[in-house]
Amino acid sequence: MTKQIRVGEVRVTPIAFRDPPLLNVAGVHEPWALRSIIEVITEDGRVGLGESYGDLETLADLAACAAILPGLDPFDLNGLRRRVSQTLSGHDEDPAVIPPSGTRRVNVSFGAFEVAMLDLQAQAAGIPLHALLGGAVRDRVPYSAYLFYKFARHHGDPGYPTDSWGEVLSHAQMVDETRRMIGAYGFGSIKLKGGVFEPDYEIETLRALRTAFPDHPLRIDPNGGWSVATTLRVLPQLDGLLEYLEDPTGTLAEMGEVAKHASMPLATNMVTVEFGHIPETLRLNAVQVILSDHHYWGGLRASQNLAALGRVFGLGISMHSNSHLGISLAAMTHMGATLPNLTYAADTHYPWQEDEVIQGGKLRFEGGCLALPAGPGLGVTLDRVALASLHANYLACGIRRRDDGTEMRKHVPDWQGGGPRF
Ligand code: GKR
Ligand code: MG
Repeated sequence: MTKQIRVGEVRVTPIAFRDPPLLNVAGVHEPWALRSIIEVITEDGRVGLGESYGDLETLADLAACAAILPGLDPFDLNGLRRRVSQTLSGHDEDPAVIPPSGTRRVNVSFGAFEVAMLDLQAQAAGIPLHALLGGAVRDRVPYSAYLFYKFARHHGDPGYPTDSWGEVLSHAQMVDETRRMIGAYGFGSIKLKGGVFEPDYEIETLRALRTAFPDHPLRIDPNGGWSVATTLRVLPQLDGLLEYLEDPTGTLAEMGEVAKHASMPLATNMVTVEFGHIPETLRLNAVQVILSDHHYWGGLRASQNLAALGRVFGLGISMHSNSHLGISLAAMTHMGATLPNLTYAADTHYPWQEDEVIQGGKLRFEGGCLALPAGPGLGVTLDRVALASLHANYLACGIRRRDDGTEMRKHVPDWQGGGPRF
């Protein structure tokens, strides 16, 4: 007879870590990126880990859910879903509502705790997380070089040394950035974060990258910063250049319009972000690749379900990323290893992060891939000194919600965001 395990205590610790001045359609990254570190501790002292967003709204949701988790069996994921749903929306989810809608808040909090519960389950079984998730179909998960235009330094003194990447605004500087990132980590494909400059300029950057890296598949992601008219105008210039075009426009209907004319697949982490969006996505044939993200799709098993749907409906699958640390990367890697149809190298911001919250420091890419963390469970352990120091950063930095636009106006006072910028 196995001993019943129960959740005893749940801790959610907001942290802030150093982030370089990376540019995107919404402005520029602030000096500190926010995150939350989740610890689900069983009555017998085992610790399951999770990592999620660190904005005030998510922290409030996580705190509300944390309060009602003690007593739960870490194997009872349906019980977790019920408790999270009741806490955040006041009722159970109704399976008769088809397609499901408006589940993002529930998905985010559920996903954060689900990873920690799965970590506990796998630890209890003495197996790595990927084994619990059905077994690895690959022993290394491929990631892509995620390139950003960037300023040399933050506005004002962030209280830590300037990053070593320097300014990256010209095509030549971007080629140098790429050479350094690929040289250090061996990535086999390239994603350019767009939506910063006029599309024609960013396409020239892509051409420079194509010349410098003739064998690396290329992607560009303007985060919905292009209008349909602009996208249709520049599409011919992108013919034969891209493995996929990510979120050129900002709505499902617009992506459907662009898809009618695009020779390359369209990808998204912006317009198809819940299971309830899939019927309309298919009806419009709006995207051909979905970038899954366990932080908002509702955890690792939901991401596997998404990949299974991708297989049924012929959608490519990859992974989306925000600024994150090693607990998220470990979870992405365990899950990614179990997907037979991880059709593209996954995104990760990880190379841009210097801080870490796990023991042993940064996880290491080799040949553009991350080897599966050794188990049991997630295979990573909290560095409590680092956690305390990153929490102290959070308390001191004053940032409580990401606001790239306000940060950008410190550099360029008349900078305008909003709408499709181009
Ligand atoms: O961190 O600047 C950024 C990215 O633009 C991020 O916010 C996006 O969510 O990486 C993401 C994406 O692929 O859209
Ligand atoms: Mg994207």
